[in-house]
Amino acid sequence: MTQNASGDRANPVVDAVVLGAGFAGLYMLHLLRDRLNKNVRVFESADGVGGTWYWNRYPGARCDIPSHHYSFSFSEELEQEWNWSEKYAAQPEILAYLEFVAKKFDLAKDITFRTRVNAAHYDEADKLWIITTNQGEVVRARYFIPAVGTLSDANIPEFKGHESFAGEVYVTGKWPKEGVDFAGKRVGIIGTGATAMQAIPLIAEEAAHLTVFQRTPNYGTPLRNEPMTPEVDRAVKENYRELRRQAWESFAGVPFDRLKPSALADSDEERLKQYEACWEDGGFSLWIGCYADTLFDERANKHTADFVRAKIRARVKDPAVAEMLCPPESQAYGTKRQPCETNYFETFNRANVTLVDIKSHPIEEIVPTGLRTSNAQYDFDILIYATGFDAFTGAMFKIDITGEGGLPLKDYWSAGPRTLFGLAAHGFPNMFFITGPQSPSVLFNMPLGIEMHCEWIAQCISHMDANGYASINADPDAEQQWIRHTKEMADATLLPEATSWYLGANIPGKPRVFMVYLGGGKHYKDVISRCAAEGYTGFTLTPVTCDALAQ
Ligand code: N01
Repeated sequence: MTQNASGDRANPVVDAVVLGAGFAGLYMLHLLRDRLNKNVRVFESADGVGGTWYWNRYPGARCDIPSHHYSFSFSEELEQEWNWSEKYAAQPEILAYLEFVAKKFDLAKDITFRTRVNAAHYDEADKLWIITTNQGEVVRARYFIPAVGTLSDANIPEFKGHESFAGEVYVTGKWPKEGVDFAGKRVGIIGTGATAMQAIPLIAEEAAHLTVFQRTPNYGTPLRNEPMTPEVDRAVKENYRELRRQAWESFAGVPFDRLKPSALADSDEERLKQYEACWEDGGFSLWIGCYADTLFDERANKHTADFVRAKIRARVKDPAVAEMLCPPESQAYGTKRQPCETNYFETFNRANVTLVDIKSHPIEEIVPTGLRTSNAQYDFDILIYATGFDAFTGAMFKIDITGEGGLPLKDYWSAGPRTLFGLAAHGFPNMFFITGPQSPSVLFNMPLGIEMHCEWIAQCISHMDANGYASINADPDAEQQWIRHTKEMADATLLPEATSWYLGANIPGKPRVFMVYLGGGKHYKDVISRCAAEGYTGFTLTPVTCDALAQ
């Protein structure tokens, strides 16, 4: 056991504490432990690795970036060893992949499972983080890296009477391991976001009846998943480096080869041809691989919105139901996260599915047998909340984090997150975020974005070691400038107009601040790489004192 600067022998000092064992926590552990030879503790509340892919076991959960891209790039051996069975892997396969990664790199031995961190307090005198778990363990760490995920704190609206429901209740983001048997059951699901659009078609196939409570219709487009063929797998594996290079050149970390500059520059005929081609490609092709001005120009956006509405009307037999499923003209296309679906709209042609508009007739109360809206009561045996997440800040605020002067992170971020590059916050030295707010984060291929951040953090720690620095702290001016820049980039697009979780608009009382950096992954990577190359401009690095060295 190491004695720390204040002579506290009771609580060991480690180099770093990492929270979470998803993509981010696993890679951070690997880099710090195996490349920098650091002593690292990882705490994970679940009983296994996987993070998002551990918890989101609801029917239909799968990635919507092709599996070959939605994977780690840091190990060529890993890329070659792992075989994806589908173009877009389903949750069990992604979880199995992360378990494979953990085994291959021998990560589990440094992860403490079934343990939640309750508090992390920065001790200015010792320049150490004091981390307390729900098991009563206290660990002191030089670096604190909450890799808790951006979409990990489930949002469960507290409707009046919410505890009164007598049937089974499930939350998509905390789905039971043993699964749910819907056979012969009447099911009610609240929410029609990306999650619900994946789950609804599969639940409808099993349940006796499914009632979908929709507040906002969504512009879903087909995913077009298919089995992986040996030919495609071989072609990717032979060409992986080039594909990753293309991914890094792209806006969102996944290459699209049809992208044209402007929907307004094409004739009606050319535009329709382009839309149809992207529609057939599936996935995010229409959203970010079609026209570069879709999310920037209202007129360009309206063309795409009209195209998707026409597709919905063609897929849904009952015109009244089709109209309910069509987002209104006032709702721009793709300003909420584009959901990718398989048979979602056709599901509403089934006799056992009912769509209920809770915008015009809101839910008033959950009752023991179901729920009551302002004009009707609906009874069911199972109630599902597919109501999303308190994104970015929800999971962070569940931990009592205090920085310099005992300032709670919750207070520092009371008007919205304040970060430099989404990597660090002023007054919270030696604490790093992974895909944090104000970084490209959720609008970039997550595994690649995670690698970018973990590598930046590891390089920074290595630089501090090499140059005798004890702490690194974001400068308030640089932070303010980055916040302003993030806002400017967002304001240049149509995205801040939507009532989306990108803005915190899904959580009552949450400040409405656009939380994603929209300058594109490539540009962002250049910015943070330059910062590192120039000796961490925008940060203050404090040398190790003689006192500390003497310990
Ligand atoms: O959550 P959401 P999600 N009363 O917030 C409704 C990622 N993801 O879990 O739109 C009634 O999008 C809400 O209505 P409204 C992806 O980044 C990835 O579906 O606020 N309804 C909406 O319909 C995605 O964007 C994959 O009016 C309420 C729904 O619940 C993110 O996760 C797959 C309500 C919530 O939709 C979140 O998606 C799935 C209330 N009080 C998800 N509160 C991949 O493929 C909320 N709603 C990798």
